[in-house]
Amino acid sequence: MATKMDAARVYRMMVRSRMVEDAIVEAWAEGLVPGEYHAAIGEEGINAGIIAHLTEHDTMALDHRNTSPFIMRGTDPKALMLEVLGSDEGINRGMSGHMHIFDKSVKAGSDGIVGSGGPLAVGQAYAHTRLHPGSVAITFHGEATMNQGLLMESYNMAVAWNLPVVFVCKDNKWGITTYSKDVTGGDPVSRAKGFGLHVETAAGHKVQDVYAAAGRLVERARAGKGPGFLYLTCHRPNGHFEGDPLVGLLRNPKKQLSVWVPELQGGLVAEGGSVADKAKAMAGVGVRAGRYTRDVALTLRKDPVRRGRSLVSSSVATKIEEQERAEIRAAMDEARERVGHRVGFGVKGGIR
Ligand SMILES: Cc1ncc(C[n+]2csc(CCOP(=O)(O)OP(=O)(O)O)c2C)c(N)n1
Ligand SMILES: [Mg+2]
Repeated sequence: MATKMDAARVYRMMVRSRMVEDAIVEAWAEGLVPGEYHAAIGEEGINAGIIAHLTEHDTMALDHRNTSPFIMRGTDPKALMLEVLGSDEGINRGMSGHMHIFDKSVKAGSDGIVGSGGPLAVGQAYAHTRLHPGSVAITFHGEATMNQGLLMESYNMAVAWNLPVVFVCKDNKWGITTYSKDVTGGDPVSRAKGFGLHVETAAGHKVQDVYAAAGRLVERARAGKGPGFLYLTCHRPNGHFEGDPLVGLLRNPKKQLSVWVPELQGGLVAEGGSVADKAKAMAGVGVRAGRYTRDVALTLRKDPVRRGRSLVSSSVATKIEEQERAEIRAAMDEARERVGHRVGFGVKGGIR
């Protein structure tokens, strides 16, 4: 039996996730976060709509956009922030970077190797059949990751062994700077069906639709009726990672091109063709990316947190926002303070 979505709980999950990620994005821009940061801003409807179904023994195998699902499942924001800042007081003693966080307390791990969540979740699901029947494993991956062989092997094994796993495909249309349709045969849904996975689809920015679709798949998997594939669209305004040069190109084309042209002249792209041709080609990719990332109206329309606000009364929404803001701000300030002088090995203003 499908359960009714607790809108206030789900809205709180989304707000909390957004606030933690906003704080990390801010720290990254100040040069405090070593390496890249891949935000899941824009994916909150997906994460909350699924995670709201999870119970005690359920597990998650996460990808490089893991902060949001960790936070929604209950990971301590301060411990996570300390980890992202590279502190030895972080959740994995500062050894995991932001992409390889593991939190035993919420039974979830993440990995930056795209597609590797597939075999991890299949293993978790197999363990559930032995240790905790009725539990499910969830794994999240992007649409471009569907071109990774190990993920296809995972779909196959999950169906062949009838395992309680749900594969979640978040389609933002892009794999870094490659438009996924340019490099993908067929489409994700038909491909998943070809493996015999039970498929549900929804618009990822509508958390209530994600919740309903996820509920059907989770319920089937818990009942031993086999694995599922949840296909969800999403819009990520921050692009691939913080400092994404394509987003930069749209926001400040002159500045971005002034970076690219010397790089092109320095031979940082493949041999052949003139610098002008290459710059034009890169700008072309940027323009296409811009249609997707820069359109303010689209960003507002597809913002799951903004939309989710209308699912609760405005007084409830305000209360949730105030409570979360106070807690997250305190956690983030404390994390920064603890790390103190030891931070600063990131690159101020990003890679550019
Ligand atoms: C095996 C492997 N190949 C390449 C990469 C580099 N890489 C990191 S993210 C990414 C694109 C993933 O695109 P998608 O699956 O659509 O996820 P999104 O980043 O859009 O969320 C790639 C190619 C990697 N991390 N692992
Ligand atoms: Mg993608």
